[in-house]
Amino acid sequence: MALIFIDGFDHYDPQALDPFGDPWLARGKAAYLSPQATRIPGRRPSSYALRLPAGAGGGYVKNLETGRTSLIVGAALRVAPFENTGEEPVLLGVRDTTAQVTHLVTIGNDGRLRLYRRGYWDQLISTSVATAAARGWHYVELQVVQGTANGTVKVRANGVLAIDLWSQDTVQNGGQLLTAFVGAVPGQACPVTVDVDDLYIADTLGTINNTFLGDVRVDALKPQAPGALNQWTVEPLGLPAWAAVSDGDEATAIRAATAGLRQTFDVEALPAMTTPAIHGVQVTLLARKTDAGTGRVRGIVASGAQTAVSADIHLQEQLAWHTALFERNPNGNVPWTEGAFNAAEFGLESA
Ligand SMILES: [Ca+2]
Ligand SMILES: [Ca+2]
Repeated sequence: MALIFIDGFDHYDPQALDPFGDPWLARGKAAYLSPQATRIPGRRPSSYALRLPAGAGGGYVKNLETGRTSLIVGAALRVAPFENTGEEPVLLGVRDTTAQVTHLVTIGNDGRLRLYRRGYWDQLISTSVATAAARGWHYVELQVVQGTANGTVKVRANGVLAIDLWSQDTVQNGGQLLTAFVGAVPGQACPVTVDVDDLYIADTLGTINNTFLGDVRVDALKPQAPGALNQWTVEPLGLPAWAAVSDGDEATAIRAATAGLRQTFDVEALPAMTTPAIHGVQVTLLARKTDAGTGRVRGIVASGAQTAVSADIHLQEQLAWHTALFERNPNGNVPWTEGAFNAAEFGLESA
C-alpha cells in the first residue's frame, strides 16, 4: 500500500440536511469536519472544493485504519486574506496515535511556509525560502518518515521541494502516524479560512505512489451504464441499477440480502487530459446496513478477465461514505492506464 485515500470533495455537500434538519457534514468521509464547512467551486470547472471557515469549528480531520511509520499528505490549498499580526494559517499536518506529536505546515507572516512540531511545546523546525502567497491555489505536500535519529520531514510547494530535513527525531516518544488534517490542528480553532481540493494521503511503502505525487487532481466519475455483474436488487424494481446509484436520490438504491453478490458498473470516462497518469482508483460508496448485526461489503474492480476486491468495509446503521482504493489494475497488477481504466468496471460485493 502506498496510496491510501483521496478526496476531491465533489460528491458531498456538508451543509445538505439530514432528516432531522442537521447538516450531514462529511458523513463519515472525514473523522471530523467543521460544522461550518461549505462546498464551493473547485479548482476546475464543474468541480467542487471544501471551505473551512475561520473559527471554533476547526477543520478537516482524517484518520487511517492503522498507524503508519511514514505519511504523505498533499492538497490544493487556498488561504483567505488575513492580517499577518495574529495566528498563522494552518495548511495541513499529520499526528500520531498518541495525539501528542504533530507536524504541521503554516504560512508565516512573510508568506513563507513554516514547519512546526507540536509536542509538549511548539517548535518551529524550518522556514522555506519559497513563498506561498495568500489567495490563489497552492499545492502543498508534507512527508513525515518516522525515526528517532534518522527521521525525515519534507515539504513541497507547487511541486518544488521547499523544506528538506534529515536526521530528525520525528517520533519524540510518540506512536505511529494516524491522522491527517487540513485547516486546523484537531481540537483547535481554524485560525484563517482555508479552501481545500484534490487531497491525497499516501505512505512511502510499496513500489508505486511511495513518494510525493505532485500537483494531482481527483475526478469523481459516476456509473453510467450496466456492467457484467448484476446480482443486487434495485429499488424500485425496473430502474437500472446504474441509475439508482448515480441519481443523487437516496430513495433509489440497490440492495443485497445475502453475502457474495456482485454488482459492477461501467463508469464515466476519464475527462480529456493531455497525458493522464492515474495514481489510483477509489471506489466510493454511500451505503448502510438495514438491520442489527454485522453488515459488510467490499469494493470490486473487474478489468479484462481479472477481478479484485478490497478489504471488508463495515457498514453502519446510517448512510455513510466508504472508500476502497485500487492502486493497480488487477489485469496484470500494473499501474492504471487511461485505456484500462475506461474499459474496466467498478462496483461492490456483499460480504
Ligand atoms: Ca474537487
Ligand atoms: Ca439513488
